Amino acid sequence: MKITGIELRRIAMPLRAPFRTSFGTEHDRDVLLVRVVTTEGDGWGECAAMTAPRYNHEYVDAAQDVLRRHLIPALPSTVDAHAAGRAMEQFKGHKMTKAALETAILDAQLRATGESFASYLGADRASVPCGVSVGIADSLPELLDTVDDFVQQGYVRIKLKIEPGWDLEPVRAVRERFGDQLLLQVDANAAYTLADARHLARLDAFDLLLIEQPLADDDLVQHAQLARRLTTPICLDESIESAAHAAAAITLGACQIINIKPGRVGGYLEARRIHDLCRAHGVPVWCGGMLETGLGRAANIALAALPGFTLPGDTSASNRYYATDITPPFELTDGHLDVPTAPGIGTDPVPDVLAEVTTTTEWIAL
Ligand code: SMG
Ligand code: MG
Repeated sequence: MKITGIELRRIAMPLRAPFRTSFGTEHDRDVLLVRVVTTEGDGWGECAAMTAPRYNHEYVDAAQDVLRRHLIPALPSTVDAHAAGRAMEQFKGHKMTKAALETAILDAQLRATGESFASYLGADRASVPCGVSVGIADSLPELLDTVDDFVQQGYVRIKLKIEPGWDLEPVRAVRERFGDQLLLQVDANAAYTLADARHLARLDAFDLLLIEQPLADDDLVQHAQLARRLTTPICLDESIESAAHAAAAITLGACQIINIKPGRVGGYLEARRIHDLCRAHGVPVWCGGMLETGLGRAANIALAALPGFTLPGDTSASNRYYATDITPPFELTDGHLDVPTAPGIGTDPVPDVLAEVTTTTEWIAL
């Protein structure tokens, strides 16, 4: 497959409601889309990087810059997803950006051969159970209303964003209102330190599925120490950027569960390696989210259908974040989303909607 050119397209997607985490509040999603144009047809990839480097070090302007200056010029003239991954290895970091380019190439390649992401990755289910991530609210009544709405919509698992000062009380309030049967977990986005261990242990009373990324990204050893002081399982998100990190975390006892985000780990091929590694070690995984549009969501749903994804993911419906998605919307049925079966990622942008939200396009001829 020969790439003739690559389009870097920025779109501005207003969120239906602000989304607050321990590191900031998102109002809009500034998304970089990569469209590779090949001799065999086009392919799409969505970059998970956000506007500012708060979730991790990547941010969307830097993503576009490194694609233009380094990653795209390094591609071999004949390319598939594996070859693209190897060509980009010489550059450090920028995993979300590499993932976007590799995904676009994989999409083009699979569309050309007629195979879906789900089939290529090894999915064994036709639909996946969906959870939803609930931001930090201004008050407990507001939080309970939001959770109630999501439960009514059918979400099978609720994740509460927490931070110091918004942890025990929201968890207690949600447990009291919705009962012990509700699958409930929390995500701190690295907002605590090991000095908070005694406080975090008070969450053990609420029978949570897991606590996600309580400590800093590079605190694997401290996560292992914290794990010995909690009965709530620790799940790592930001800390895991590769299969090697996953192996280290498992060996150290830094986590019992891993959140796999294809962007964070450099693409779907590495995501599958982490899945395989975790499965061999009996470590459950689930698919995280980065407020993707339908393009990123489609591929994530395919990944979430692999056999080791035994916990519901942050693979919510399109309307969780967007009034109008750039693809036909993903809609919940009984708390599940259908895994796309068409070739490649299995969906396409709606041209009019895409045109309307586009802020810039850059064409790089190869
Ligand atoms: O796509 O539903 C989604 C977002 C889920 O909470 C979510 N993502 O740390 O897991 C996480 C966060 C990262 C993005 S927060 C702006
Ligand atoms: Mg997280």
